[in-house]
Amino acid sequence: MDTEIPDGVAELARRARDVVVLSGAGISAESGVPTFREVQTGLWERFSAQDLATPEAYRREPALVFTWYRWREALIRAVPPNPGHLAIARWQHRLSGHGGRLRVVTQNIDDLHERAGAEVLAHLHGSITGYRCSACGRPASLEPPVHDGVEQPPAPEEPPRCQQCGSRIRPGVVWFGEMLPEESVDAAVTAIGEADLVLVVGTSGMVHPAASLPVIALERGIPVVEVNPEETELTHLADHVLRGPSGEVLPAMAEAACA
Ligand code: BJW
Ligand code: ZN
Repeated sequence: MDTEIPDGVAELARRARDVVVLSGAGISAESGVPTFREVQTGLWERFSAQDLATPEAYRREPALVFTWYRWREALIRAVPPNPGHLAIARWQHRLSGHGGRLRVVTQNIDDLHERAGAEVLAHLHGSITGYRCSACGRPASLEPPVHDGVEQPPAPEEPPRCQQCGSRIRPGVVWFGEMLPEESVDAAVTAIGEADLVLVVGTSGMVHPAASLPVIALERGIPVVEVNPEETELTHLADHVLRGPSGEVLPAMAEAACA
């Protein structure tokens, strides 16, 4: 089905020379990566994603939380980028070939933007393939998980220990209550302040400080376009709303931009 981009939005996309895409879990949903608001199954059915993504959960049940990340890492490694990621990459290449730029700021811990061929300015919440010691912070490199992420593991597996201090290795992601990497927040704030178009794609807008970033655009009169099949906490900030899955809307947007 062809997605129609309203004339006003198509015109913004055509004129834009400095685009920022702020992406969330929804952009990877069509690749088969569950979002955070979906009900979980198997080993994790008693928990919401929000319960597991905390330092307290890791301290209380390290094996359960670690195994959840290893399973999600396997799943992410096994799935391909979708037409939404590919459209962003195409648009980025096109703009940089014509003296413009498109910068991607993502809350996602997957690497699907990169595997689609896009450069990512900031991973605000870290990366699922990076691990470090939970005590001394030393980076740890773990072998990729052996399973493909489809089957859930039968039992939780103890996290490995740091070779330097013996503490538990943890995923290199940002949990609730933890600070975001300062350099990625700074880069995101600067990029949004410099943009002439901001696209907010596939995020519920419930998690801060990422959800506050579009306010910077609002305050500077920079147009904000939301791409999401559902209404979100950020809908009221958007100048334009494109209701639909990003795998359909973004290819149409990128085509409109390059028309
Ligand atoms: C589609 C689609 C399709 C579906 N196409 N779209 C200000 C006010 C209130 C609270 C706070 C505040 N400032 C800070 C806080 C506390 C807290 C917070 O925000 N809490 C809220 C829940 C209320 N924030 C923090 O703790 C942050 N740290 C911090 O602020 O440090 C300073 C501080 C410290 C101590 C005290 C106070 C301040 C850290 C936040 C870290 C978030 N980490 C996670 C987990 C990462 C690791 C992991 O993956 O396991 O990041 S939580 C989770 O949510 C993950 C995501 O990146 C993040 C955002 O989720 P996202 O991307 O929006 O996904 P969903 O699932 O929510 O939504 C999916 C969307 O897709 C939906 O809208 C669908 O409709 C849409 N969709 N199909 C397009 N095909
Ligand atoms: Zn250590």
